[in-house]
Amino acid sequence: MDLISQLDEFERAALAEIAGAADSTALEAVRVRYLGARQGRLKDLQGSLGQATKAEKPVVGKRFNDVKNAVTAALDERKRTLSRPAVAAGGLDVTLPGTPFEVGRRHPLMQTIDEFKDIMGRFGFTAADGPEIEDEYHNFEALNIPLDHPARDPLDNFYLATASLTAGTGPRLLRSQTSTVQIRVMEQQRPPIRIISVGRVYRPDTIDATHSCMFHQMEGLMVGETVTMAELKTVLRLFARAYLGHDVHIRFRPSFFPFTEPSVEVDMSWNEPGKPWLEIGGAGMVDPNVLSAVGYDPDRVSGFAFGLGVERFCMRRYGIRDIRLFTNNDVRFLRQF
Ligand code: FA5
Repeated sequence: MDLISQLDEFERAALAEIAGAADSTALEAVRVRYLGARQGRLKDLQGSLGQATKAEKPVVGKRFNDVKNAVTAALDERKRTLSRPAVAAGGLDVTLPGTPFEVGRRHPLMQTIDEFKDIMGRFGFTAADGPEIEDEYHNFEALNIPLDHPARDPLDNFYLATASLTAGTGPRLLRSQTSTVQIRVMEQQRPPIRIISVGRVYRPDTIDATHSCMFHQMEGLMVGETVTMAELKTVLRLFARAYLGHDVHIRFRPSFFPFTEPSVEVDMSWNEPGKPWLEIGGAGMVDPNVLSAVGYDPDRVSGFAFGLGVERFCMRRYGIRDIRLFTNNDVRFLRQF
């Protein structure tokens, strides 16, 4: 057999044995047999190279190097394969790096709501819930908003046209304020009452940087034998201070809500020179008509109620300039909280 044929045969046999080596011990034995420095078959072939004629030498020398490189590479590759844990049936390679997945986080408004509940919980207010689809009685009538009141205008509310929802129970609408929960709680419980209710409300307002047609309010209600407006102011001030971490001042401006008497708009300011007062909600002493509607005796109990805009508070704390950011779902915004 000429030298080239011997090299071809060497390569074929070596590659076959390398592929057939079942573990690293068997592979090492193959390496010693074929490439071993003292007794390897390649060593013998190298010794035979001297027999080549001068003309054959470059061709045979090149083939020798190619074969040596191919067998060495095959050995290395097989070694890597054998050192990996077995590939499970079905072609799953458990050693491949996993697909990283993004860890989500709570929406800033949900975080704010949790914090509101936590702060108010420390003041003894428990959280209550009510439906977002309401009837006219709880959204208006029980809140002393008569049939001819402009707040009931269909253009200022999201009335539902769905027949199945309105059948037998009168028109339904998406609640326009969380004050509905005051009624639902007072229908169920006797005084003393100290609750908050945080949730979504809906109004067909024109959308801009501070107005949305779906936003959140926190309603507060405290009813007892001697509840006063001074306590209302204290609770609001302590709440705002706890949430914003500043010495917050609260200002009441006379206002009107059908379900409170007297009624006020609540403004807030903190120690930041040049910042104007910020309107954060409405409040007042629960109107005697509302207390009577739920079967309380207005001569024996009194109460305060307030309704704050959750987005406005959160925007103030984080310096968010546009309320639409909360619902745009831009992860660059959401990741910051
Ligand atoms: C009310 O909704 C009354 N229910 C509050 C109340 C409760 C008064 C209990 C008395 C007793 P008003 O419409 O002002 O009030 O809304 C309260 C707050 O909700 C506002 O101060 C503001 O912070 C927020 N708000 C109102 N409209 C929007 C809107 N379109 N987008 C975002 N926030 C709003």
